[in-house]
Amino acid sequence: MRIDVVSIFPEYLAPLRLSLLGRAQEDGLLELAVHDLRDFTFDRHRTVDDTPYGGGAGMVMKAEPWALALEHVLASQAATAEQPGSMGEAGQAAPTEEAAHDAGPASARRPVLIVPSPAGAVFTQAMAYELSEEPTLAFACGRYEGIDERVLDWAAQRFDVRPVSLGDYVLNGGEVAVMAMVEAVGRLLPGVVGNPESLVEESHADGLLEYPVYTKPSLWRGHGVPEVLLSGNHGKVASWRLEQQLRRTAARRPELLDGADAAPYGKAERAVLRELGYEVADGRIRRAAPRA
Ligand code: 6GU
Repeated sequence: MRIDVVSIFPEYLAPLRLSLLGRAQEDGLLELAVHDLRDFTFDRHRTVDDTPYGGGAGMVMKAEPWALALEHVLASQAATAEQPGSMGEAGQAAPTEEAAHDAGPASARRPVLIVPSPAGAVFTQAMAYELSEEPTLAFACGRYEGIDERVLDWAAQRFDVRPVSLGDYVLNGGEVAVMAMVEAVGRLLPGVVGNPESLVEESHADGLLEYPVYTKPSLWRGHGVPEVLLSGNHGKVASWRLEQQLRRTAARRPELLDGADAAPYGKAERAVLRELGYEVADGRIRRAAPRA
């Protein structure tokens, strides 16, 4: 996968060269290009912002530097895709007939442009999985009060534009959000995480929060480890872990269970769900109506 990020603080993204994603770049699984928006200005002060039409507080990011930067991103991504043995060819599995049908011919498919914004759709693990299938991603980091809205209209003719938020709070700019999203997507690329099993068992992989984990010593400062984990009975361990996932999810994120598919859960899990105040109806988990 190739990822392009445009920002007025390219150094902000430096940590993406470290650790797991740094290794992925060395191994050629991920190509990350960070672009300085100010490189697409021509005045002495490299101006990227101006006062808002209509008045009001703060500054707005000017349209033209964004258009030039995003045109540069498009050209760079196209060049990567055409290189023989590039990620555009070798790194991406051949699309299945079904995928090709869904997405149209690769040439007609617009590259994804993510615009981090507290006004976007909330980023989820499902979205991370979806994005990890793309050959290229671009991120446009806004600062100040935002980017001139006409850039988004212009970009929508060239990219599949997606405003995305990390959650219901406000950051000073898109950079920190991009770090989170690139890490969440990058670790899903084939070969990036050493043991792919760990992707299957983690929080949100199955719509539930992760079960608690323990390591040696078995008695630590008076706190023991749940007996079942020391029993060597793999079946019992598995059902205990699933029960813990359900209890934790109900306690911390009850909305994740409401409306979830009940099919994966057997008798024992359904009993736990009932105890936690949920019922199963039409194959879905629902919060039970409070008793009168
Ligand atoms: Cl993606 N951007 C900004 N500026 N603030 C946020 C956010 C994104 N997600 C949550 N807050």
